[in-house]
Order: sequence, then C-alpha cells, then structure tokens
Amino acid sequence: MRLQNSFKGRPDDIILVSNPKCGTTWLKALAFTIINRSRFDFDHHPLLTHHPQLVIPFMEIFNGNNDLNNLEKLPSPRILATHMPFSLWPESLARSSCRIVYLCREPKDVFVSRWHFENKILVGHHKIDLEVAFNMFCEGFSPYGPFWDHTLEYWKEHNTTADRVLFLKYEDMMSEPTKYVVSLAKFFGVPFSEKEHEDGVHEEVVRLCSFENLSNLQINQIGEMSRMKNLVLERSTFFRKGKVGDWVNHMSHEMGKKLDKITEEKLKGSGLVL
Ligand code: PAP
Repeated sequence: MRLQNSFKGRPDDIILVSNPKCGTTWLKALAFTIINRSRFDFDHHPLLTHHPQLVIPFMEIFNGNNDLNNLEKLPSPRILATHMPFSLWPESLARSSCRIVYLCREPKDVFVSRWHFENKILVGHHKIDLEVAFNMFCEGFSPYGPFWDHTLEYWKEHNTTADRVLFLKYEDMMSEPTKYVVSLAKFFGVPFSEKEHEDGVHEEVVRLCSFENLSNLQINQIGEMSRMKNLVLERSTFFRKGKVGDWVNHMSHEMGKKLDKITEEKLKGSGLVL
C-alpha cells in the first residue's frame, strides 16, 4: 500500500522481475555487472565483496538498509528488483516507459528450490512436509500469488510491448549464458562493442556471475543477511545447486506428472511453454 501510494517510477528505471526462486540472485549479479562494467574491473569487482542480493534493492522489501527514501535517492538509471505481480505495481511505474526483464523457471525446479529455501530459513522448526508443500504449490499458494498467473501477466506484457519487456527462461540462460549476457546488454542500451567482444568481456561477465564462482566466494558463504524471530536468512541460502532438473532428486514421477499437467493447462493458448 505504501509502495502503491508513494513510489515514484522513472521512465529510465530498469526493473528485474521474477517469481521467487527463479534466479533473481543470478539476474541481479548479471545486470549489475553488465551495466557497471566501465566502472569496475573484474579483479576488484564489488561482487567479490558484496552479496549479489544486496547490490540491487528490492522495491517492496524494506529493511534497515532499504526503504522508499533510499530508493528515491538512487541516481538514474535505477536498477530495481521485484517479485510483485504486474497487477500490483505502483501506477506511476506500470504506466512509465521503464524497461522490464522477467526471468521465469520451470515450476518443478522452482518448487523444490523454494521447499529447500523455506526449510533452511525456518530455524527450530520441523522440516516442512514435501507433499503438503507440493499440494499447496499446486493449489496456487505462493508468496506472490499463484506461480502461473504471475508468469502469464508478464508474458502478456512481453507480447504487447516486446521492446519494453524482455522475457527470459532460467534454463535457456543456463545452456547459453554468453548469448543472454549479450542480449541483456543490448536491452539495457549498453551493447558490447567490437573491442569488448574481442577482449572477451561478455565471457568475463558470465564467469564472474556463474554459480560456481559466486557460491565459492566467502562473502556468499559466511554470515547472515537478516534475522527476524525464527526466520534466519543466511548469505549462503541463495546458493544451493544452481542446476536444471534437480526436481527428480526430490519429487516422485507422479508428482512431476501432476505439476506438468497443471502447468500445461494453465499456460494453454498463451504460446508459453515451461
Ligand atoms: P530469491 O527468489 O529468494 O531472490 P533466487 O535467486 O531467485 O532467490 O533463487 C535461488 C535459486 O537460484 C537457487 O536455485 P536452486 O535451489 O535450484 O539451486 C540458487 O542455487 C540459484 N542460483 C543462485 N545464484 C545462481 C547463479 N549465479 N547461477 C545460477 N543459479 C543461481
């Protein structure tokens, strides 16, 4: 509500959007590195000493270091992140010409990632029953609304204004990261020059932001990001496996088939396949 009333969108804002557990940490690292590549060299890069979740603030998650006033103070062009569905965006932003990058992911992997995440942050709590959590996910219980509705809202925006909304899939990016780093740079209005291509700058971006590299940095392994009663968010919680298809190690074949069927039905006629 506070965000709806007070947030002032700017036409040159860049907004990174995803359902939780679709790869926000990775997208934040990539966007920050691509946009600021003329300011920092790779050997002394802020991502070597700062968690990727902290280099780009969420629009709707306020804590000690982040509030509406701080968002106001950021220089343009701002890069902000959000998990909010498009229908809940502050009007000034939804109607602006800001650029949006939406990152989606295959829902079985999203569910497994979320189940691990929630088990890890709930301290002193019994392990969340996988089947109970699974049935709730299938029924649409997710922190930002049903998984498919969220994705379809942005898919619709992408189809209406493709030059404003770049729609990406985690799996595609994992299989061809360099190609997507090049597309992101172009979309942000800072394409790689010929010289940068020759020097392999786009490949350096991929390497710096890779799961292997980031998850092995001390800054992303040790310490807490925040603590609230029995919710403890450790820095390492954002890095688990970073793999495509890990769901098979946790869900039965039947569960997989059930979720696939729901996804197929929900996305039917949209042209989107996950
Ligand atoms: P959030 O929704 O809380 O912001 P988010 O970063 O979207 O978290 O999701 C975390 C997932 O991204 C984890 O997936 P997993 O549980 O299946 O392993 C995490 O491992 C993965 N991830 C984090 N950083 C990277 C990266 N650099 N490259 C690829 N995947 C990553």
